[in-house]
Amino acid sequence: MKRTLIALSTLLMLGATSAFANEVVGQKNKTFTVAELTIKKGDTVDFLNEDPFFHNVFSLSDAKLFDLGSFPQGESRSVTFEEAGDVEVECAIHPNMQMTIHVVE
Ligand SMILES: [Cu+2]
Repeated sequence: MKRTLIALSTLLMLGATSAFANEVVGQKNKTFTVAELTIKKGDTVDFLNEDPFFHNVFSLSDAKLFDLGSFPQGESRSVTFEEAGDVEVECAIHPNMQMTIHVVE
């Protein structure tokens, strides 16, 4: 009986964690490590600064308007995307840094 309960709770935990994905996008050599990323509604993206200087992450897109501020090497900031659509992501410090996140239903 106890074994069954443990198996059941393990299944429930797996179900809870697999409902929404967590992706990591790096910022390295003044570029986002991926130019495009497709995720599902409700997924979270962690932006990780891998450069020895500050980066910023922001978007003015209708599907997700945000500004994560500036943060140094080794730190990350997360965004959860609740609406479907294309989100253009940029860095305010380095205008050439751009990537697109496609949020699908
Ligand atoms: Cu930057």
